[in-house]
Amino acid sequence: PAVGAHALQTGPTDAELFEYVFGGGNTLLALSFVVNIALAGLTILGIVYLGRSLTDPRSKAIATALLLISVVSISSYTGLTSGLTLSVIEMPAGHPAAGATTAGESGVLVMWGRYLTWTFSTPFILIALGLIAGSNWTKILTTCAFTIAMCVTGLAAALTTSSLVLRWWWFVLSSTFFLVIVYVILVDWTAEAERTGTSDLFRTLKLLTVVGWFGYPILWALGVEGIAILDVAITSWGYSILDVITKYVVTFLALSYIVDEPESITGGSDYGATLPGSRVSDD
Ligand code: RET
Repeated sequence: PAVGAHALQTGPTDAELFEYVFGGGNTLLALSFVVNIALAGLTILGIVYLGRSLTDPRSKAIATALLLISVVSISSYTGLTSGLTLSVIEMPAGHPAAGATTAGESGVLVMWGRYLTWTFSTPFILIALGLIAGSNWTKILTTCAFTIAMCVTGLAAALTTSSLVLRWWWFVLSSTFFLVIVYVILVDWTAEAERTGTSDLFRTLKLLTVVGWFGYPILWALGVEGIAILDVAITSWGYSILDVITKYVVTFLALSYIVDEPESITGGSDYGATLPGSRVSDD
């Protein structure tokens, strides 16, 4: 390869990877992508339908954040399905999958598009949760910055081929950023939801989010990027199922609560309502 050529510029093309995934023999892997395109599409339609009558600015802000989670998701899974955000990457010496071959190339199939697109989807999950808890933008944007840091360092962990130690060092960095987010959710937002009056909903969303999000680093560690005891299709289904819980289940629970526009959700003049603390209604 040319001097400076990156791992992503060598190896199979998107067309070859598409053929590898969809050309038969990898049906399980292919389904783990396609099922989520369908679910994200249905969720988008559901939000547009259920959210059409929202009038309060804060309810609308939450519904918009929820919508954007699925907008990112459908794009993410389209990237994986098309082969564009997949690569065959050689693991460093000492890695359990070092020396593996995939689609006739040496290396393992890395779904790096997942880590890339979490950078854009997870902030919207945190914006929705923070708004539901009644938190302030300082804390919400802090969690957004840390989730972006977590996802980008997670991407670095997946793509680093120079050394096994550095792959796991990226993993440690990413996990540290993750713990900051967990702290804000469990401590700050739990207390704020109590004051706001949304603690019933928040308790459920918190449980699904914290437990669900812990599944991702566990899968990473057990999957082909980590100690490689789970194969690519199982790892991919693991992420796809976690996505269903942390995105679509969370979305529908939150949405079915806010469509009633209870007093605890409406944000008053801070969010552009004309009467402070009340909802703007046109009926
Ligand atoms: C990685 C590996 C490095 C260590 C950690 C990770 C955490 C990932 C998480 C992802 C959550 C994704 C969601 C996506 C929904 O769209 C990057 C796997 C801590 C928590 C909720």
